[in-house]
Amino acid sequence: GRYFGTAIASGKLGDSQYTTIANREFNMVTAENEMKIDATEPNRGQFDFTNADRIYNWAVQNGKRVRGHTLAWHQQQPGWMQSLSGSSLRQAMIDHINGVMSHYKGKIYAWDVVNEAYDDSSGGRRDSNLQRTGNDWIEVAFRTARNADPDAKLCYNDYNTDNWSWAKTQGVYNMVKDFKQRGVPIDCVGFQSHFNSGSPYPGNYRTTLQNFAALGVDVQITELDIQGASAQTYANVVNDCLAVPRCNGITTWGVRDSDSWRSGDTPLLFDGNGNKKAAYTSVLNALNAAVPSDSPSPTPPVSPSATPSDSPSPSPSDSPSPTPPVSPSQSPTAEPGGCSATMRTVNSWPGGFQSEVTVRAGGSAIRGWTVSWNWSGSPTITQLWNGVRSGSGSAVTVRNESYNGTVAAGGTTTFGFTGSGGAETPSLTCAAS
Ligand code: 9MR
Repeated sequence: GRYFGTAIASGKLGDSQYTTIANREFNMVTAENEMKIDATEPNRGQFDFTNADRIYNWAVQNGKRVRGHTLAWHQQQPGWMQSLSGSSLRQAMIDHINGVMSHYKGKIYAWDVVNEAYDDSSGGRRDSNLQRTGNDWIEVAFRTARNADPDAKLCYNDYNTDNWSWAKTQGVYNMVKDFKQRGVPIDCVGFQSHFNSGSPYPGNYRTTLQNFAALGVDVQITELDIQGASAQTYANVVNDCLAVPRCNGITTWGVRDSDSWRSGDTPLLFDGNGNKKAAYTSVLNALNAAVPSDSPSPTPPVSPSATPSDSPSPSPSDSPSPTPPVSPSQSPTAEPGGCSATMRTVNSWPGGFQSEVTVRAGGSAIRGWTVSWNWSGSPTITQLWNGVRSGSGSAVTVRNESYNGTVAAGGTTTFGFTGSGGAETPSLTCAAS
């Protein structure tokens, strides 16, 4: 149910290797530069959609949807806009939003209405000519956008907002919270997720996505690229999105490494010759292991000894309601203050499967957990997330990651894995610390 998109450059639409891969592999398109302010309004009041429409038309003719990027940004402003300030710039911003959104009215899945408005370190706003028109410029942009095209989702989009503990993330979170409280129309937050050594994939990325979603907005991964394209990190990103019902989809910022704005980092899913990289396979495996979202998403099982107050709390999102798990197995007892664990088979296919383990704290909060079991047959874990595995052969032990050891009394956390062989649901033991 989620989309998987790419950025497209109009200048490459004549490259058949590029369009073949893009058409085969992706179902959402973002114009890498062609819908930006300098491209669409090169002279004040004169709009030019030549290259933007080339991308739009290629996308829809090939059955893809389009994300709009971007309407209000301190970069890639045409010269005439860079020289404006105050109420004149404010009006130019409003006119630009109206001009571009009316051209694409009813045709865009989501617009990045405002891009990169937060400072990299302070948690406050970035200084820019737009910011100097007054702190309300962002909400004016969103209100203008809602009127211009009520059918488009309206997103705030930024980078370095992936790590929950970073001040920039908190700054954007507080803005979105404030907008939701005051009724400023915002539907989604885009996480660019350009990961590299200075801004690595954080272990709390899923927490960030969840916390934003809990504010009542969709979350989208809008410009993903990962320095070195670690297959594991790509899978982690996909699994984090899949774990958050309001994560609508993922867009990589280009097709082949040679198309990337950071081509030296070889950060994408296809190499410069158009070959699938290891990261491609890990992304595809993670997606194939997912439960389709048009069938309801799963909920953790409630153990037989649980009291009604132990029931899982409702999801904060408005996603489809949960379905009972397949073949749950339960540890027989949960010590008060300890933990219990259950395994269920999420999905299986010839030769492989995906399972999920729900760890539930007992009567008091726990700070760490270790889950153990023995396979009766010989499945092999091929990939595990949200836990650290030890043990060998048929004996498996998984303990918490640094970010998910703490579980409130009666609360749950999950880890998952894919395996080869036949799925099993062994009884589990859970030890709390
Ligand atoms: O990939 C885009 C590159 O071709 C442009 O030269 C650059 C100019 O600002 O913008 C790049 O895309 C950026 C995107 O629009 C916003 N987030 C950061 C992206 C990478 O710089």
